[in-house]
Amino acid sequence: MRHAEFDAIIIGAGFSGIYMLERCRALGFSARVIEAGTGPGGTWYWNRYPGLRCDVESMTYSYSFSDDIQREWTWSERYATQAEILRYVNYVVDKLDSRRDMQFETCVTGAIFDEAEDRWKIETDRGEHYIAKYCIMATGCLSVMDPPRFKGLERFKGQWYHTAAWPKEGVDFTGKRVGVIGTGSSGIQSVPVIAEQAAHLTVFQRTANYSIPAWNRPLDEDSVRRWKAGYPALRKKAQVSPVGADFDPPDKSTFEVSAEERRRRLEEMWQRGSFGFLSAFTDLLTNQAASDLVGAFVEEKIRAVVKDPKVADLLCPKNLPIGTKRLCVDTHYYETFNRDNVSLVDIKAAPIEEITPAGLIAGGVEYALDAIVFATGYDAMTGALFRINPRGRGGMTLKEKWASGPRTYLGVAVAGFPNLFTITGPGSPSVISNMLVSIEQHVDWIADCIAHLRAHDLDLIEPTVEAEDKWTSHVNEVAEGTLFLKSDTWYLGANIPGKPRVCFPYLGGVGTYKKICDEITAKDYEGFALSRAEARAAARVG
Ligand code: FAD
Ligand code: N01
Repeated sequence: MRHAEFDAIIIGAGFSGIYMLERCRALGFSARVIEAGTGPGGTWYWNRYPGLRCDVESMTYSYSFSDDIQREWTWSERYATQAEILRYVNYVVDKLDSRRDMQFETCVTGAIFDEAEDRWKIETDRGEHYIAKYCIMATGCLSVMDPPRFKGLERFKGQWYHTAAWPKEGVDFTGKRVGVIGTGSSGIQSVPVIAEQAAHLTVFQRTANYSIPAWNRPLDEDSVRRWKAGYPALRKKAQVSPVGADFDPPDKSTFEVSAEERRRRLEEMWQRGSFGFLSAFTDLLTNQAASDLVGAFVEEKIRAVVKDPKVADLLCPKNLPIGTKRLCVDTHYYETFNRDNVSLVDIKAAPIEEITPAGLIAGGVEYALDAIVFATGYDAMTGALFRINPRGRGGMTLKEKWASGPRTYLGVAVAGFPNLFTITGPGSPSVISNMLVSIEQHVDWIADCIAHLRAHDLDLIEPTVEAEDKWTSHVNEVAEGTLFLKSDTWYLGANIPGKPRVCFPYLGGVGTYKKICDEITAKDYEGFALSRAEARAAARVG
């Protein structure tokens, strides 16, 4: 059993944990990162399914904090593959010499706030005990897979995989009859690549999703040079933009322009590709009529590609306001359904009944399969936090506190859990953004906050219940003004049985959110209680 004391224990070695460690070290705080995987990378370490790329252009889906790093590293494609992103992560970690403060293959199993000592006591699955002033959750919003819950899976004679826990050595589907269950971002990215290998691919779709072409391409030297030269302006623009990217925010609503102008704008955004498509008009995510119109535009595109009208019809989303599920970004997804070796099965009309030794049965029909890929998603936003289930003041656990949904202040701190921070936690823009921008903003905020505490001889910070209540109401109010609440998505916890239906991310936009955080900091951390050990001791005695 080891007892080691640090200023900060950082849980997770994805983009969040790596940068958090760097900021702590630069400020002279002792810190250790604890990570379950055998290496850094988080999302990009665990997810290795075929076709995985980022859905934000690599030049913006990258760290901005180090000029050296952004000058030295050169992306080879507009949207980097998982392998290239993982190489980038390892390059960053080597450059910063982060590994000496990282511990891999270790799972944090518990964290308890010791009120007598004002310290976090953190336990791992190796029987270690750490003591830390600050407990920093860099545990990821999409790091806990939703395991397949299909009857009969244990009897399946073939191989099965979940996109979120893909074998490091890869999978060869050559000559196999493969089934992919799920048509979210993971399914939509993997289907075209698996189809190229498999003897036959059956895609089992419950809900059709909107997807926009990535128009991926290699980056030539010239464009890289231009991007790099423009970095200072680009990074600033992303930080104040609605989604943390360099898209120009829209300035007109859908019905403010003529039908011709609307079509021209949508066509232009379609040709640019990626989830920036949602920046076509100001009201796409708030006005049902606008959403219907833009949805119809995408539907037209789907029908123009997919030759079989019945298949095209199935692939067109129904009752799903565009963008209220993460808009997918694909390479030849719809084209794949024109292949002779690909078929689409509607499991909304005829649900999967069971997995059999030889395949699966849906709607009374047995599909023979050698391999099944579950692209069925995550226990998002709270999954990883609940696995640790930190215990705060009075022994209250986070699960108890959040039984009816997360309550946070700014998505970064929780009343009753002093000195605990959640990077991109529920109630912050996180998953509704280019997450690198949101991660850097949160890490900077936390690092500046603990530096402020030290500079003012303070050692405890915790939101007030009033501030937390007000922020939680604000998060809900903003969501109510959008179309997001109309869709059954993981943003609302709808994919996990028993999860409370609330909007987990903050939908007010990255730039707006950053402004709020900065104002709160400027007002001496308004809404937080900051205190000093001696003052607390005196109060206890008094
Ligand atoms: P993660 O990368 O999830 O890292 C968290 C780490 O914490 C993990 O390594 C995990 O093992 C570790 N951990 C968790 N709990 C414990 C514990 N108890 N003990 C020890 N270790 C623990 N976002 C975008 O903006 N653009 C994209 O293109 C994009 N693509 C994505 C593709 C996929 C397949 C997925 C799943 C997500 C994608 N995201 C994307 C979101 C992505 O998660 C973030 O962009 C980013 O990588 C998150 O970094 P993170 O460090 O916060 O979390
Ligand atoms: O998961 P999802 P994901 N029976 O939850 C279906 C990020 N990401 O891994 O919609 C049958 O979106 C489910 O159907 P339905 C991104 O933020 C980014 O694809 O619930 N089907 C759905 O089709 C993304 O949003 C990238 O009806 C079942 C699918 O499985 C997030 O991660 C790439 C089912 C799950 O879709 C999650 O994406 C990958 C069941 N029992 C991920 N259970 C990039 O492009 C679930 N489904 C960068």
